[in-house]
Amino acid sequence: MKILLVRPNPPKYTIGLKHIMVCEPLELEYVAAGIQGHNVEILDMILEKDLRGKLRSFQPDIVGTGSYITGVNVVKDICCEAKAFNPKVLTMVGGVHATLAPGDFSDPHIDVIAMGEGAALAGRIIANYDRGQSLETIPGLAFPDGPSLRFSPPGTLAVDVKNLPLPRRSLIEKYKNRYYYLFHQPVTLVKTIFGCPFTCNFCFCWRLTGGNVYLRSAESVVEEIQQIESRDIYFVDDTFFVDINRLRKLRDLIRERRIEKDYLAYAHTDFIVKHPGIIRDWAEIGLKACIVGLESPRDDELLNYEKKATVTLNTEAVEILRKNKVDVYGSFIVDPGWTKKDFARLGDYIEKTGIYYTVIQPLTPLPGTTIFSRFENTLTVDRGDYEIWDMQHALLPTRLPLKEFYRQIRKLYIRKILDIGRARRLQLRTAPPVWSKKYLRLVWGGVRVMLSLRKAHLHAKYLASARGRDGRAGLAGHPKENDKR
Ligand code: B12
Ligand code: SF4
Repeated sequence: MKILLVRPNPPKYTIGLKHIMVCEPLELEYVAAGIQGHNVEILDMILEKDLRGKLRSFQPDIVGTGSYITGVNVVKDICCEAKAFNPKVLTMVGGVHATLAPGDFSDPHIDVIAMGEGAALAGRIIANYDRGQSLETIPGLAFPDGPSLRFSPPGTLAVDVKNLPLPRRSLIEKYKNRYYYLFHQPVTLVKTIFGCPFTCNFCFCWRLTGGNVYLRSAESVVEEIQQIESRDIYFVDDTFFVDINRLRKLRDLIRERRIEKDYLAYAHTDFIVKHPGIIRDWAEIGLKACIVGLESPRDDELLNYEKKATVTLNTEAVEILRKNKVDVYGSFIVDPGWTKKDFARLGDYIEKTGIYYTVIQPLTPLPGTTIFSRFENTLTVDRGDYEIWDMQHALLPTRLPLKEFYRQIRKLYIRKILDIGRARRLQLRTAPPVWSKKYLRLVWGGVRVMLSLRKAHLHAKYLASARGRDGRAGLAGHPKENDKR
């Protein structure tokens, strides 16, 4: 059988990372790895737009796709296109959002929704389909049925890390040099841990594995790294620094095998402060940057988010990283109740800690998080306006007028990131010279984010008017941006 796995393009009004990074579709490489004995191809629609042409030339029997919350309507459009091409094509959807909010994918063009780890589930789906057996006996699936879903027996959110295949990177060979994360290029994504040991209430990552953490063995991780060509490795674990013994073992294996790579990884500040020695060791073997959820310059907010950190702890963690010449990519949450004073306080904190790379995100009650039900009834946007559920748009009533709220975020970005002099002063380890192509690309991406943020207060209105016109704000539903307010 022929299986086409499609990575959707982020939609128009989604703001954020699409302008400053494009990473490989690791999830689809895993799904492909779970499918044995069939002809599988990956189409990355961020880099290639012609889905119809691909359907015509490849003639798939199955089309598999998946997305984060922002891409729900794009996924539906992909499945619609696949069915229009050939109604017999089986359309299969999976991913993190499908796992925790499968109802959002209830669509007549979607045949099956997989909830959980994709390599195992896709393997079973395709095997049954190939043999003409029902899919309804496979645990962990949902089937759109009118406006609701029919479920197969409950599946597991556990990940069988011992039997997890390695991702099939050969399928993205033609794209590999085009993927980048900020200045990291070429860069390869590696997942070594499924789940997160923390339980921050605004985040749904820890719930994806039912609150459990599954760690791949140090040996299997090092074997994977040894097969990777690129120097830069981006560990996409929710938090890479979890188990001190495993980190030591990995460190030793990397040293023994003389592996020379540069690493970028997520870290929680609590671990950094408790284990500065392991950060020093990892900096020695190639750790160049850490993505750290600092969230707030206020203790009461950190407590409120159940972050298990304080401002003092966070500041200490940043200092430890900087001392070891590990760049800090800090993310912050903006509470909708913030005033100009609060934004100024965040600006001071970013300045004081010397952080250059920052993401500033309005508090977003993603479906699947524990805070979702708390805010569900106060949302200022439609639940189906998926593309602006991007953690860049404000979805809750803001104390500042919405336009001003976004202006404050823009101001912070402009002063902290687009100020090239500041970047130079901070002597970043991962930054190339400011006049290099990579740097100019980042600045251009930043400018595009700023332009989107200028109109962000209008995006919900554009989507509402598109919904009025064609019933759904999907790919086809974008109105002209002629609203001058
Ligand atoms: C690394 C990362 C990125 C990378 C890209 C990674 C990539 N592969 O493209 C970058 C930095 C570019 C990025 C961007 C964004 N991200 Co991001 N990202 C992550 C992170 C940390 C890891 C994702 C990853 O690579 N996982 C590795 C793969 C192997 O695991 P997986 O995705 O879970 O896939 C498995 C299963 O879900 C399933 N599966 C997946 N797809 C399919 C398809 C089929 C058919 C089947 C059967 C199964 C299946 O099988 C896979 C293998 O086991 C997650 C956190 C998390 N825990 O998921 C956030 C996360 C996914 N990101 C998030 C968001 C919001 C975004 C952005 C929208 C932010 C923005 N405003 O720009 C963008 C969207 C980019 C896009 N292309 O659309 C949110 C999504 C929330 C939600 N409810 O959907 C998350 C969960 C973070 C969070 N704060 O909550 N991201
Ligand atoms: S925010 Fe980070 S540390 Fe907290 S639960 Fe999510 S992934 Fe884990």
